This record gives sequence, structure tokens and C-alpha cells, in this order.
Amino acid sequence: MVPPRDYSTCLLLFLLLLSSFSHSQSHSATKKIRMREKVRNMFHHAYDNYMTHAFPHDELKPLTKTFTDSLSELGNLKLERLPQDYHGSALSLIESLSSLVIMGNNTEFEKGVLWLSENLTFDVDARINLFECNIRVLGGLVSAHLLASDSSKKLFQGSYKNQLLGLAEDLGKRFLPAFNTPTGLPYAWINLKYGVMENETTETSTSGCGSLILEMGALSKMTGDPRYESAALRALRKLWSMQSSLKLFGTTLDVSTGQWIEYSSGIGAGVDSFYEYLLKAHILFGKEDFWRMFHSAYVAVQKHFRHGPWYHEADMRTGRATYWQLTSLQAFWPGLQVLIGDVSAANSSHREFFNVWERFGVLPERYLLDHQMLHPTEKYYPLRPEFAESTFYLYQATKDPWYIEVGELIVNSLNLYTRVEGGFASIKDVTTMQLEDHQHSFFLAETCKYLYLLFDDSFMLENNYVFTTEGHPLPVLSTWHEKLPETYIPTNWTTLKRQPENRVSPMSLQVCPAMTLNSGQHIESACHIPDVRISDHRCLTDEDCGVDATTCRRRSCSMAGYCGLWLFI
Ligand code: DMJ
Repeated sequence: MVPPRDYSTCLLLFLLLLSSFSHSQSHSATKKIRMREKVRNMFHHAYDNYMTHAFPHDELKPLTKTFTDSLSELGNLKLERLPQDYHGSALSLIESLSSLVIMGNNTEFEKGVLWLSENLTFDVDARINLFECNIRVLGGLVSAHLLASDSSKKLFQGSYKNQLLGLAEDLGKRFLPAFNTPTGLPYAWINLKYGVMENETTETSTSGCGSLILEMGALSKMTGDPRYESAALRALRKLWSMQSSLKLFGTTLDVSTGQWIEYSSGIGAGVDSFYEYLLKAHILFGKEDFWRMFHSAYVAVQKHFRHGPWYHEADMRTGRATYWQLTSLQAFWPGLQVLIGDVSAANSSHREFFNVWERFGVLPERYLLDHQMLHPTEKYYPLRPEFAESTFYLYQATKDPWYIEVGELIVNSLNLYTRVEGGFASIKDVTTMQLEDHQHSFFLAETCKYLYLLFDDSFMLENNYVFTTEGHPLPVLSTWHEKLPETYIPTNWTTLKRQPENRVSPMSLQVCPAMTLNSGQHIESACHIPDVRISDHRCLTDEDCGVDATTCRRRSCSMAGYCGLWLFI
């Protein structure tokens, strides 16, 4: 471009640039406000329909405008074997409480808390999944209690008398018999009224044992009763002792023998929140030990599961790749990477999920990377939040407006494909967009919440929060910390509550920063493990392939060196 000759031209160009810059800034601010209101409307459409047609039952069936008492047998998407004599625990209301606060609906929050205080009981004959009940119900109650007792928020007209904490404590006590095993690893299933049932299965998952510490730890801190934290910690330590020489974990195990059942694992189903809780427990409780565990586990994942921008599964004993698939649950991983500052790795795998979302309009549950096709029986999208969650974290870290565009795409897809008169319905098959009559409670707890926070993060400026795996915020409190990481402590520190300009968020921990040397050479973050295994990822024999998690059939190694259920495909 030829440089302008006189100052007036220069000034004119400068003013034009400035006005286009401020115009694009105000344009993006307007867009964020518009999108925020769209999400608020979505949340209320889902919530109001639940309250009208399903409350106080557990979840809404939006197509028939009825309900399902799904807390019992949660973790089982088909909702089979529901008990006859259980009439719900207002699960979707409990899951909505923290979202109501974030979206500023204090009246409805107070109403919900009062209803639960007067009506909710856990003395019910219902067999529940410990992991699901912990993240959804205990987590929902603990988080709402902490929000309600924060007097600066003024959420109550009257006074709040710790009613939710009483309920949480009652539930926590009912969890304890599950840990009564020779190993301290908890049973996956427990009856809320009668404890562990006779002949109960001893099989559970890695996340079932390793993702209890945030909620149960918080409960101990608040009640002064150490039993919850101790039980969760003992289980986590036992699990930790079961890692392989490659520092990998399997997916399922036996709680009475402490032996692995499924040796293949990845970052998705059955394992995901185990990794998440190691890091988040470090942030919430300040224990260095959690950080050391997380770091070692994270490095092993990056080394053995990562293949360019995406992650496969591998045998914990040999590190050999087993399943080559992209799953909807894995999409939380980039968000976790943002928390430790590994933003470049987060960004590249987020892109992969974005491509799949764009291709299908939503994220299918399982996409077979080695065949570039959908898993034949897992073509559904049950309104999961993970992709929105990572988009929110990446926008927080980068402020790159592209993530706002991604958020808009998610919102538009949800409204286009899943919104019905009676709420939001799950998608049964992403190739036909046929709907299923189920609005999962995590749509209220997480999907809507993360989308809202993407467009309006003012809630995040009030305090430092850690979001549980179910999206329930827990404030990072100095009184809960044994020792804060150095980077977390401002010089004049007394409490972690401070002004927005001094805010220290988990992201600013930057525990794995990338570096540029004096020579100009760029060194990857300490947590960003370069991919060195691309050439040796394939299987050699059927032994390397393990068992298919859905059909329980042994998989075999194809001529091309990929594991699969070849008869099936
Ligand atoms: C939620 O219940 C939680 O995010 C859990 O950790 C994984 N699955 C669902 C949502 O997909």
C-alpha cells in the first residue's frame, strides 16, 4: 500500500480505523447481550415446562409433557427397571438452582430452596448410582447452599437457615455404607433407604471411584464431619495405587478385589471426571498432592492417548491403541486443558469437535475415527453440555470472538433441532434428527449454564469458582485450603474474595505455560506432550483390542491394524 502523503489523510485513515474498531466492538457486545437473552429464554423454556409438567418428579418428558423418576437407575440412558414405589426427588429443580442464580432469577431460587427444605426426603426405597447422585444431587445441594449462605448475594428475602446443608448431610450419610468394602472403593449402586443391596454388583467405573472428592470434601469442610472427605480420599488413593507402569488407568474394576476388569481406557466415558477432579480438587482444597497426581496422569494421557488433535483409547498395560473414536463426553477435555494453561492443545482438539458438530448439526455420542462413520448404535445426542463447556473456557482464556460464533452455532442448533413445545428433547439419531422423549437434568445444570456464561460471565467476577463436573459452582475459599499454590496468593491476601481487577482465576494459575526462549525458539508447555507415537498406534493381534463396552463382545484386530467389532460394521 502506498503511504499517505499528508497528515490529514493519515488522520482520516486513523479515525476510520478507530471507528470501525469501536463499531465491531459494540457490535460484538450487542451480539453477546442478544445471545445471552436467547439462552436465558431457552433455560426458562426447559425449566418452566419441567415445573409445569414434571415437578416434583425427576426429569421432564418434553414430547408427551409427562415425567420420569429417573434418579433411580440414572447412568442408564434407557431408563429401564425403574422402581414402582419411588416418586421422584425434584432432581431437575435441584440441578437448576445454581443456574437460576447465575441467570439472576433470585425469586425462583428462593422458592425452590424453600420447597426442598419442606418436602425433600432421601428416605426412599430407590437404588441410585452413587456417582450420578453425588454429582447431581449432593453437588447441586452443596453448591446452592454455598450460594444461599453468601450474604453479599442477597438471594433471600427472609433468612436462610442452612436447610440445604441439612439435606446434603443426610444424603452424605446415606452414601457412606457404599464405601464399606475390603478395598475402600465404593459400590456403584446403593439403595438410599436400605444401603447396599444383597448380591449387588461389585463392578464399577474409574470415575465412579475417583470423582467424589469435590462434593464429599466440601460437605466435610462445611459440616466438620471428616467421614465424607476421608471415604472419598481413601477410594481415590486406592484407585491411584492401581495405575499401570505407564501411569494409565482402566475403565472398570471390581470394588471387592481391587482388580481391573476393563484395561482399555481413554478420556471419555467411565474415566473423564476422574482426571477432572484431580485438578479441581487441587484448586478447591489447595493440596499439592492432588496437583502431583493430576500432572502425572495428564502427562500419561497426552503421551499415550493423544494422536494429533484428538484422543484414542489404549490398553493401560501396553499403551497400545484400542478404540479410535471421538465421543461427545470427551469434549470436556479442552476445557480442562484451559484450566492448566495448555491452550494450544485445547484449541486444536476443540476444532475437531467443532468439525464434527458442524457436519452433523450436533455432536453424536460416538464417531468412529478409523472408519470415518458413526457408531451403528450410538447415534444419539442427549443434549450434552461438554462442547459448550469447552467453548466457554476457551473464550474465557482467549477472548477470541470465534468462540462466540461457535456458541451461536450451538444455540441455533439446539433451538432448531431439539426445542419442542414441551421443553427440549434429546436426539435419538443425528442422521434423521428423530427426537427422544427425555430432557436430561444436565441440560439445565450445564448446557444452558455454560452457554449463558459464554455470553455473560459477570457471575465469574464476583468470586473464584470451580465448577463441578455437573457444572455446579463451588467458591474457592481460603478457609478450605491447606496451602495455596504460590501463584494464587496476591501480596495483600486475606480472603479469596476480591475486586474484579485483582481477580485470580484457576486459569491464571498457568501451571503449564508455553515459553519462548531468548533465541526465539518456542518451547511447548510442560503439559503439552508432542505426539511421538503416530506411527505405532495400531494393533498387532486381537489381544490388543479388548472388549467392546456396549456389546461386551471381544473385538479383533483388522488387517489394517485397527481394533473393531468387524462383524458389526
Ligand atoms: C453430566 O452428568 C456430567 O457432565 C458428567 O461428568 C458426564 N456426563 C453428563 C453430561 O453429559
